[in-house]
Amino acid sequence: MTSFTLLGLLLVLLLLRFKGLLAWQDYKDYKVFEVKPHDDIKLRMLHQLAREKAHWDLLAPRRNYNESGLRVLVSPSQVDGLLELLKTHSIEHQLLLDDLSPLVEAQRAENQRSKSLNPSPRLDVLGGFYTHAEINEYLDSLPERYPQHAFVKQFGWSYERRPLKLLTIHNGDGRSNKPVIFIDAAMHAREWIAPSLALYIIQQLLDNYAENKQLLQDYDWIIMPVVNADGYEFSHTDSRYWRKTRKPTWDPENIGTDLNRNFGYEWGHDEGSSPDPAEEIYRGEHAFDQPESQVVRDILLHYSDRLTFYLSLHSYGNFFLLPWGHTSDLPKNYNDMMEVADAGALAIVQATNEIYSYGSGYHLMYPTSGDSTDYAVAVANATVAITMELPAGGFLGFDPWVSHIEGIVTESWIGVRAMAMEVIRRYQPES
Ligand code: 0X9
Ligand code: ZN
Repeated sequence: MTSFTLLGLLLVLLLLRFKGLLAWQDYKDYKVFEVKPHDDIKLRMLHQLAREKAHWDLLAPRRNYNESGLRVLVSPSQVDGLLELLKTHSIEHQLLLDDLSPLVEAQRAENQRSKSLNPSPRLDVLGGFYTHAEINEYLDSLPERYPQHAFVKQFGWSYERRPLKLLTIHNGDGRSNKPVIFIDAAMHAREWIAPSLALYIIQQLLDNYAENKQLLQDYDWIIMPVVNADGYEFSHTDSRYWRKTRKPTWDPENIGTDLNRNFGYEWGHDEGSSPDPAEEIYRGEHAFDQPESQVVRDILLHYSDRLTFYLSLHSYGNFFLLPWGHTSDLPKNYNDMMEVADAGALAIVQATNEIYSYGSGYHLMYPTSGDSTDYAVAVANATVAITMELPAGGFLGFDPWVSHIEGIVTESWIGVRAMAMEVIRRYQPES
């Protein structure tokens, strides 16, 4: 190639990038800091600073200053400001990664390499992270393969008009109105391990039916692997660490709403959500002003007279978070929910030594206002509702390598199965 053509090529690339046509955000010179607040006052200050400086991404904010692993992701232009603030407030910190781009690129390459070994729709859950379209294609292929056990239903569309589908798995005995276990995933776009687990659960119930059929004897399972379809797609094509939806807000500078702050029960409190579209926990202008949360609401309400267990899959942190998120009070059947969580945590620790903590989300993690589990219990009559925060992976917690999928999802399935068994044991339908 002559230097002239090379120059031309570079110019075209630059132009495409400028016009947003080459959208992949490469995270060049994005930095990751570990911050160590050392006491509660500093931890609270850090949260406050992160709220004011919406372009820092405080990853998995903890309630307890003692916990390690509190990381901040910042763009190159924000680094100086961050360092200055940390210095002013005497908050200990350490640069963990000077440039995130090689990691993002290596993970992208690993995923593409691994996926190319498996032509769709027979996707190998353990061998890659799949796009929304690939997952839908896979869901659509299941009723044909398992006509006795599976059907797909579309409940609506995302803002960018992606079909939002869910799969019902049943044992084909013709009994209608069985109680329901409803599992959703990827309300937050970047939490890619959550849809992987949803797909693995589907495979366990269908491909491994003989072994798991007691889970389907008196219960139907409904699984929605990707709630935030647009955000999830965007995290594959453009920006790996995107969390929110992709619907524009009133602020032309900021796109997207946190779906897990957009549900219409005790929506809109400043403790646990934000009115500012620049923030990662932006709650929307009104409750349910996002088509994706409307769809989850409609599913919850549609099944509300049969909804025994609602499990929302997120990452990360090894938590089973129970309602309430919006208040420090506890729901009236909190102890029953705790026993379900206890069964899950026990099964996991026995299998792999991995420790899960469980309790009310408000106390264990942080307050949330407008989250889906609060709505499920308060409005949609769910008997048990749990947010499962899967284990961290990769460098920022949300980004396990493909090679880690198997370990995480097989372990998590042990917990999900144990919780389901406990629910089934406790809440037997009258026959
Ligand atoms: O903030 C959230 O929506 C969830 N955590 S995540 O890191 N996946 O974003 C937690 C929601 C659970 N509820 C409470 N913490 N109350
Ligand atoms: Zn989440």
